[in-house]
Amino acid sequence: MKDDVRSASKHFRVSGELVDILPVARGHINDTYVLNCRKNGNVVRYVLQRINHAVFKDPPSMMANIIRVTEHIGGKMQGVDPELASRQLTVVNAGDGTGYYRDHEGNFWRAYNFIENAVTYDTLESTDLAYEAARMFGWFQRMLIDLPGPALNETIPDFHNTPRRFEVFQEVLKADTLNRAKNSKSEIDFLFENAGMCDVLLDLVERGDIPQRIAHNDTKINNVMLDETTSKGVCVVDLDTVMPGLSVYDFGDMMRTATCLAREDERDLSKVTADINMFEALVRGFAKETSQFLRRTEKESLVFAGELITFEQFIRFLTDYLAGDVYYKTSREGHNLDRSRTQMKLVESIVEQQEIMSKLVEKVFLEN
Ligand code: GN1
Ligand code: MG
Repeated sequence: MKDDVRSASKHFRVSGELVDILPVARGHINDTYVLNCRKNGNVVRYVLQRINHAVFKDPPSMMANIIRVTEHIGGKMQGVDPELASRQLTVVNAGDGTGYYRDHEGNFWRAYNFIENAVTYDTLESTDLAYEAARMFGWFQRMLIDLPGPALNETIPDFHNTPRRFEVFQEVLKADTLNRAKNSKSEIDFLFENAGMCDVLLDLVERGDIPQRIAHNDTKINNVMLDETTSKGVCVVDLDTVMPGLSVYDFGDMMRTATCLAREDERDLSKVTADINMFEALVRGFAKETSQFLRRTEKESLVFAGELITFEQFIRFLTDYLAGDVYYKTSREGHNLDRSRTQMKLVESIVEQQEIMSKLVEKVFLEN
């Protein structure tokens, strides 16, 4: 274990004596460790993270968001379900109320309680899990509808600004500094052919048909924790991008990551399709928590949001491939290109099933 991790861990007010630090492979962005502490013969665990400040340029303002959000949800749940309230993310005090520690190299660290007896899935194994995961992300939005105070800080500007993502892609392609464009000709063609879809949702926002709400913005299916024994939803994690956004994007990113039974970097593209049963379970779970407040235009845009978020992710992976793998962690050559290919295939699969998916949405929301 590197010294910086050990010394950062000392700045958090953990309970008991720190006995062990273990690295965990989680997420494409931050570095994550588990802290094992011993207290009265029991082990108390925490999650320590080094925040990637190339991605999150202003960690203090991000942590301010996260503290507001976790305290709000924790407080609300306390009155409704104290047991579940105790299983929500809580920022561990770094001594000064800011929720982070900055080391002498300029790295930012934060710590959370470890949610025990809960699991995450990179790909889901059943429609029951999909229902529950989607219900949790819907629940998360519902919990935050009455967050008091000013708007949350924008932790990554233009995060789901797909037209902007397209512009950046074009700049990177033009430069093609590593001469990689030649390896991704058909992906580049697909991108230009479909670029027309980039503006659709933001146009609806501009016209006032879709509202900005507090959204999670990174509802990759492994960002929700389900109880290990009962499979019931426990909490939503990875709160770095919780900020103003579109409800439908959150549904869209679930579609991207939960209707497909293959991994995000699967090379065998025949395995990459959107499963309609998983889709239906997602709609049911999401509708359960959101049907009361979603507007009609939002409901009507759910399927398209899945298509768009997947297309956006395709653009992002392809851009990073061309740029030289500077954003996402990679572990093999062509990793980002492989990822972009799964996303492209998934866009096609969603488009093929668009009609039947839209009918399902209509049916489910009518029932809820
Ligand atoms: C990143 O941190 P993680 O792995 O949950 C990324 C998401 C992408 C996702 C693709 C801040 O999420 O936006 O959809 O990878 N997070 C950020 O797997 O860029
Ligand atoms: Mg993340």
